[in-house]
This record gives sequence, structure tokens and C-alpha cells, in this order.
Amino acid sequence: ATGPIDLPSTGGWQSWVTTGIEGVILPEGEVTFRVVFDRGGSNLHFFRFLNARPDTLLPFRVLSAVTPELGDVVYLSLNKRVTAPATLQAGDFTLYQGTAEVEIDSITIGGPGGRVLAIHSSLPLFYNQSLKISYRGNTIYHGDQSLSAVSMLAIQNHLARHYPLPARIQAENFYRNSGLELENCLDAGGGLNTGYANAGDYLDYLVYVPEAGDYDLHFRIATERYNARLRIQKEAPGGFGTLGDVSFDRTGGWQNWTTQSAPVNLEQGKYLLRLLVTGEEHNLNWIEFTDPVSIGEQAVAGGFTILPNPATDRVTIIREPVGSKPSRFEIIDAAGKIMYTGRPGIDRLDLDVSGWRDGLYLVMLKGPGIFRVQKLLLGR
Ligand SMILES: [Ca+2]
Ligand SMILES: [Ca+2]
Repeated sequence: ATGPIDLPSTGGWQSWVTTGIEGVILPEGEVTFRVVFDRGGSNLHFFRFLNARPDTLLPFRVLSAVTPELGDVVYLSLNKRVTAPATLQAGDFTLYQGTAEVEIDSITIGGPGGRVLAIHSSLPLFYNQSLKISYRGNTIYHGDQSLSAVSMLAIQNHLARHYPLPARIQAENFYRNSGLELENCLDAGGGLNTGYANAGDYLDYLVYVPEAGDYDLHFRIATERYNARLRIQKEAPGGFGTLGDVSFDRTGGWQNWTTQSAPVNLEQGKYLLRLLVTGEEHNLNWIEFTDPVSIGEQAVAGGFTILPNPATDRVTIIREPVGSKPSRFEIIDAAGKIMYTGRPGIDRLDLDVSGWRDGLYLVMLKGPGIFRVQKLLLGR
């Protein structure tokens, strides 16, 4: 890959200019290449390759950094293959999410010709975050050429939105839909619902579960049938595991809405949940996960205290003694945006939250073998 090329505005659909990119490395032999339009709105007449010269004259460098839609990984495209070292060191790179430094778990080499480095993050990466990466240089080689350093290179963030729980998710905000149709919803709040549910149809949702536990899952349901059923599944490597089955009571009309609930045990992490239709037809307006942690639940052993809660302009968070393990605080908003990441070992935070929006935040204490979550409510 060459990395993105910015095209100039030419002032008309038939006003032509020539623009170019330097240092495109082509292998010997027959080559198929692809032009990908990252953004629409250009006409292309022709291209040509000029000024061939040996690739040894070009520096070894990073072309682009990009995330996939799913997964906590960043792909760095290089213009040449890595020949040494055989094992790449995570410490040679620094990954940033927002202003927080994110620990890199491992780095693997892949892609066509071994010219892509997959940087695996140890923490979840989110769709609405600014991601950047730096490489300090002098440790990765193509032959005797050292990979040029990069500083705070912007990563093209293509991550799909994962709903941080607890959350209400509209049925129509699925990630994938197989077999269901959307219709106008006459329930409170309007919007859309899914309908025409047949056995084997499914809806997939992307969620981020900050804390493992038994969640209550509420379904906003309307059905004229007596045997409407769903299976809740979680995507895992190699297939889908079943988390539970839910049977719905008849509501007496296709727009007669009731809330029906089932418990579901969720592991911590970012993943895909599937609602697989296993029974008769029903309509779904939304689903809502409610959290096992309630507001005001504080000072659990090895946890922390939030004062005051609800808060307005300032909040103090005090960690209980947790031994010598290096835990740290992280705070995210209801959309999963990281508002604060602390350094390990800080026991007391005094935060100015006057610039934060009113609403719910999750305060997490994380460390080896430690994961505690509490809700923080801001209201003025
Ligand atoms: Ca269907
Ligand atoms: Ca809806």
C-alpha cells in the first residue's frame, strides 16, 4: 500500500490536473494493483509510472496506520519487508488512545510480502477515539536499512461502534441483520422496530462489557404469537456460544409493547452478541442491559470510594489498600470515550470535572487480577 493520497480540488468534473506520489515500490514481474477510493468525489483519467530507480535508494518507512472494523489491533503498512529482528519488541512502539498511552501486547508480521506489522493492544480500542502511534527507530531492519522513526502518526480509525454496557440499544442499530425487516414503531419514543422474525433469522450487536457479571437484559417486545423465542449468543473464535434462551409472552398485538426480561452472564470485553430467532414471530423495539453495580455502592474491599456521587464540578476518588499491585484508574463516558487514564499506583485523584457533560460515567480500577467498576453521576 502507498498510504492515503490527498487529491487537489480542480474546480470541475472535467478540469484535469496531474498529481502524483513518490516512491511506490513495485516487485519485478506481473503486478496487479488496486486503486482504493477512501473518499468519493473524483474522476480518474489515467495513471503512469515514471522515473524507475532501484528501491535501495528509498528509505525504509511506514506508509500508513489503520485499524480494522473489529479487533483491538493497528496495522502498520511498510514500504519494504522486515528482515530483522525475528521477534519485534512492543517497547519500540508507543500507542496512544486519546491522550492515554495504551500498552502494546504483541507485534506480529503479516500482510502480502510481510510488509504489515499488526500492533495488538492490551486494552480495548474504541471507534470514537483519536489513535496515534510512534516508533522510536533503530531496531527494525530491511537488510541494512533501519525503519525510519515516526512520531504521533495518526491512525485511520475504522473501528465499529461497540455499545458500552449498561446501555439501551435500539433494535434497528444492529451491526448485522439476517432476515429481519424494519418498520415504523408505535411504541413510546417512536423510531423503528424489527419485524418478520422467522426461526434462523438473527440480529448482531457490538457491545463493550467493562465488568463481567450477571446483567438483566430487557426486551421491548410485541407479538401475537404464543411461542416467540430468542437465543442469545456470543461470538467466539470458531463459532457462536449460547448464553441463554428467552421465551416471550404474547402481548396481543404487533404494536402492543411490553418489556420482558432475562438474566444474562457476560464476560468482560468487546465482542459481538447475536439474537437468534428460534421460535415464532415477534417484533423488537429495543434491548436494554442493566448493570449489576448500582449507584451509591461504594467502598468494596480492595475497591475505591467516589466522593461526592452524584458530583458537580469536582470529584475525589480514593483507592482502598490493594497491596503492592500496580492498579490504575480509568474513567469512560456513556459512549465509551476515555475521559481519564491514570498512572499506576496513584491512590487518590482530585479531578476537575466541570468541563464534562452531565450524565453517567464508569470509573474503573484496573491492574493485574484487579478489576473494579463503579458508576459516577454528574448532574448540575
Ligand atoms: Ca424474516
Ligand atoms: Ca427502536
